[in-house]
Amino acid sequence: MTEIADKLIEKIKNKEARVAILGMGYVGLPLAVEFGKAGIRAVGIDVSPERVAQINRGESYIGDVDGDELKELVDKGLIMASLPGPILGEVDAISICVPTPLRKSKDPDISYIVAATEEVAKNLRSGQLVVLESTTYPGTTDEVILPRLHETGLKVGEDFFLAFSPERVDPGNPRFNTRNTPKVVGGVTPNCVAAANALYSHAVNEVVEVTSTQAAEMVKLLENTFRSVNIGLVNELAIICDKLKVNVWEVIQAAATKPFGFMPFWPGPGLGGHCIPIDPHYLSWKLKTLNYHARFIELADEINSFMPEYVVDKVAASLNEDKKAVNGSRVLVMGLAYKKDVNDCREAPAIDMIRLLTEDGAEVVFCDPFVDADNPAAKGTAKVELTAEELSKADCTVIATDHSCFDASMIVEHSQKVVDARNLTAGIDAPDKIRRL
Ligand code: SAJ
Repeated sequence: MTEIADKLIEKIKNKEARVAILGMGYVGLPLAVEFGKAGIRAVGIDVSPERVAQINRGESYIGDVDGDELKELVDKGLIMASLPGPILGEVDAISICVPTPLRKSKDPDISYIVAATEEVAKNLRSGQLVVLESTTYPGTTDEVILPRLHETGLKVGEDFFLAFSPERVDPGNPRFNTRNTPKVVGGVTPNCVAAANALYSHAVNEVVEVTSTQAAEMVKLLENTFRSVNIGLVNELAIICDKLKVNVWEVIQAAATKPFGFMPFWPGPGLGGHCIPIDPHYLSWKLKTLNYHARFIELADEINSFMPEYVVDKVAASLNEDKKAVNGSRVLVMGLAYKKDVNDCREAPAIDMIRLLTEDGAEVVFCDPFVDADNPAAKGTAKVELTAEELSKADCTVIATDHSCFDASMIVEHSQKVVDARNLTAGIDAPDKIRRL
């Protein structure tokens, strides 16, 4: 262990170290709070002056962060916020928690990582630890961040320390949070992973070391590719069971009674959110650069991306039973959010369904108590309230999100036709009215 590493780890262990967290979103702000609660001074860095001001006023804008708790930590001087700048040279550790979206071409967009790395490099000094948390393709830490930091003349593993640790935040999860979710860390050198382990040991209950940054980057992609592929499997199973006239929900529920070797996933109208539809593409893109075709990932994406169209085809078939065309019919889409009981509409399948129905000439309205009428995801589609009148006015009601507050019996009772993409109406026997996946 070099002397510089020893001193840094000592400073971290005795809580004299200060940590900066770049990116005050659903990952960064909860992480800052965990460090603050552990007595480690945390500086939240964000490019948004509004977010910086809100944090410094002790105001939380993240659902999982309690405002009173944040204010107490700010008042105690354990948490403060700042725009990017020289402060990055004053802290001992920097955790980068910035977005990693896809471009329109479905290629990775690591521009936020590159911009954050630039800010860090401008202020890098001997004795600092830098950790990337943003989900990205294997190799990003070693091939993108490390060369830029080496341009400062400082040497990794001796002067500064570099690691990757995937974020595992599940917004709104009542059971798992930053503190009780094990944290995987992989470093460029043994000193790097030792420093990262010492740091995160203050914020989480369990740190899991792997032998490289690539392994740590791969862990996160496996976790989310696992979900995407298994969701794609059950979505294809729904199509297969439909052709066999078998109830796919009954089949999966029964399979889930197997106490070992099985984990249920459920069919749906497609993949939404900012993780599952995105992360696997980071892996398949990287493999393409190595002339390898990641077939499972791309097949799962093909099936999952087809599901909105599959549901819309069921709407057309349902209207057809009443001798109606999609063109000119009024369709009520229940749920714009990408999954139950959240207000997040990113990549929501309902957006694609609304687009397809509108293109076919339907008059589409939506109902979602979690989503405001002016939410950009609505793209001008009118929001209506969940009333008997609105349900009966629609020629077909589509259940795209199974919010707990949706009353299935009431929806079926007052709807002319129902296409249920979430099995919300399970147990309701109305074969002339309900079509399910
Ligand atoms: N979905 C299905 N069938 C399923 C499960 C999900 O169609 O059986 C759909 C959902 O409706 C949604 C999309 O897939 O549209 C993604 O759902 P998700 O349950 O995977 O939830 P996310 O997007 O919030 O994923 C996050 C991820 N967390 C992180 O990346 C840190 C994921 O790794 C978690 O496993 C997931 O939360 C979780 O378990 O809640």
